[in-house]
Amino acid sequence: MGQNGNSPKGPRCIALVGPFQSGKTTLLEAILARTGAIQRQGTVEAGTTVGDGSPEARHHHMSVEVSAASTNFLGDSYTFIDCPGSVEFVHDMRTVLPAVDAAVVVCEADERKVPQLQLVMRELEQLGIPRFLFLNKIDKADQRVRETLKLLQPASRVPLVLRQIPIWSNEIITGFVDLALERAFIYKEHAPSEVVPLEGEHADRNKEARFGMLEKLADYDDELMEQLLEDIPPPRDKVFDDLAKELRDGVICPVLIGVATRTNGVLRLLKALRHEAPGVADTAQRLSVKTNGENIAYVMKTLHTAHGGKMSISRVLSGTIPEGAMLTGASGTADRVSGVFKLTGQASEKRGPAVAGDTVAFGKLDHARSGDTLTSAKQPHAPVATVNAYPPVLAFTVTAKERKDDVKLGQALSKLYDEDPSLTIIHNPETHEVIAWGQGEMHLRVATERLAQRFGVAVTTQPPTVGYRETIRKGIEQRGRHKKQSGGHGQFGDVVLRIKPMPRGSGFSFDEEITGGVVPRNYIPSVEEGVIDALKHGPLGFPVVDVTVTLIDGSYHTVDSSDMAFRTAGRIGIVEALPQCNPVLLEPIHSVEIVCPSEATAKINAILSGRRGQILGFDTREGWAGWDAVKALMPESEIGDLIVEVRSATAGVGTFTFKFDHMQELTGKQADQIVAARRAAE
Ligand SMILES: Nc1nc2c(ncn2[C@@H]2O[C@H](COP(=O)(O)OP(=O)(O)OP(=O)(O)O)[C@@H](O)[C@H]2O)c(=O)[nH]1
Ligand SMILES: [Mg+2]
Repeated sequence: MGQNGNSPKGPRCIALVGPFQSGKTTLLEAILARTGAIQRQGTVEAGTTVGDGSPEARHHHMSVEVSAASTNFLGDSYTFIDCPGSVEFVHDMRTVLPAVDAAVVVCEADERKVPQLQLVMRELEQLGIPRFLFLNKIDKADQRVRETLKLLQPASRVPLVLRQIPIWSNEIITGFVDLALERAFIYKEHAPSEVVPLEGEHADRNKEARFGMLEKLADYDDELMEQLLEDIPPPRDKVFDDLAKELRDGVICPVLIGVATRTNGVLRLLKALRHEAPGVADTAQRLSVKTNGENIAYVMKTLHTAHGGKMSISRVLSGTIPEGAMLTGASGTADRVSGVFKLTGQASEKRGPAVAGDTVAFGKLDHARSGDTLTSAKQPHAPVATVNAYPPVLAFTVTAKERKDDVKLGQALSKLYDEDPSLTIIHNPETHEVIAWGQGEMHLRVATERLAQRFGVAVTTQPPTVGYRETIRKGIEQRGRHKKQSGGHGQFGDVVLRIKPMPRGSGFSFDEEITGGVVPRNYIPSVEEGVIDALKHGPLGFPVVDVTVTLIDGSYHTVDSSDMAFRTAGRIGIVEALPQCNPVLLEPIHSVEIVCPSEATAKINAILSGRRGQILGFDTREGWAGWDAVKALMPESEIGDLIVEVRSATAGVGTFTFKFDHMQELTGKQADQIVAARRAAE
């Protein structure tokens, strides 16, 4: 083994990432079984895997959050972080990635998964994380691996370098030749592969494929290039050193093959990680961790567990952190580490101090949030990474089924946000709705399941109220008179208001042209209050905007007039005037930008037109070969569940951002329906 393989690297942390349902959780299970961390390899179908241990993941048979599990392999400690593949939970993966040493991108030979693979590769490329591709499910392969790599290559900016070729027997893959080792192996189910002599046809194929691998390596190694040109066989160590160096430099992505369900190819993957993946020192350097002896850790995920309290899955980047240590996070407040835990999925076991490289859970760091950088110093350390969640795309209102749970709901929602900032909670003061904004249907559904199961708050959900408004198309002058005589003191207020429509977006203004004190000065603010009050609810049922109201005349009574009476008069004036002013509904229009692989652009255009969208144009997406960005103006009511259609038209990878643009008149049948629905709801 070359010198890279011998350098001490400390405990390693490896992310398992890749497209939806490619076998990441199964691969974690296989790794844990192969390394003896678990007795028996469970399956996702039976709900017996270490990853996906939460009730929500089990229920949906998919990963809905990250799972961490530590194990030992040949005397070294490794923590694997199994990340969800669904784009709706991508924020969990993105928060973990900065602090891992390397990633294993688990993928299948399926062309439809290429866009998703590209998204994952993009994240890794941007962060400079060394990555292996593990071509999984090759028990189902029906084409040559080389053809598969051609399909997958566009997803990676650097060459995919095949370092194993399959051995076929009766149209199934029964083993592989390792091109770096130049050895042949036959798979054994749930056991290490058996070494067999490399001879005959396999020896020839090895020679050819090995040359292909070396050629790619030689692009970054002149000496190797010379050896190849002169037909000198390069020493084996040199090949391993090049594989390691070029992986770490991020100029190649080595490809291994296997079958996670049968633990095939897992040992070679582990060995490749052992010899070639960098260690925590390189990772700390990549993250610009600078210390004067203080201990630094990065929070990959913080979790409010139902029974164990708050747990922060963290990677120690420098120093040693024992139980009882004080750690300062981004907020500047220090928390005491109440327990250092080794994780095996949901199971946690108390352990000794965590040293640089270890990935552990720290107990009860009250102020820690996912993505925080923690330090033993009193002052916060500069964040080693900043992960901004993608803007949310879908919202619904969340209401506690029982009123008594209102406070509990508020607390639980803020805990969910702590764990997962890609879920945002907004209070709409106008409608009093609590609105959860998330990354898709499943993301929001899982959030409500967590509320019920983990925090004991059952909720109901609904689409949020669309921000309709109304305005007027015609001006009018109207008297508003309030007079009441009921023994003793009466009430008297009398105003004449001039109401006029205003240009779109101007809101509301109030003025007065009172001469001769027909309405005394001190009552004028009350008139305005009454007007504002009445405009909150127009004749169509919505707040009235883009009007100006001028108080032009009126009268008063020395004894019976009061603030209250003038306020009422102002309100009456507006209530009586508005129906005569040609009221019209206004709907909010947003400018939307949808990004999608180019082959889906036509479908996206059709979806937008079908939803009353006005397409403004499309362009290639900057920096994304093979992608388009479509710009359009869309009514808010049509954006509600737009993401569902966009995802289904783009194999899950299309998404959009939107921003309020303007209010627009809406008339005809659609407007009538909205007004009728509003009346029915009142
Ligand atoms: N045939 C075959 N099936 C596999 C293999 N690995 C995983 N599977 C199956 O693929 C499905 C998805 O497996 P998971 O391990 O949940 O995949 P995942 O990548 O963790 O899925 P998400 O986390 O939801 O993205 C399950 O039905 C597995 O049994 C494999 O090597 N061969
Ligand atoms: Mg999974």
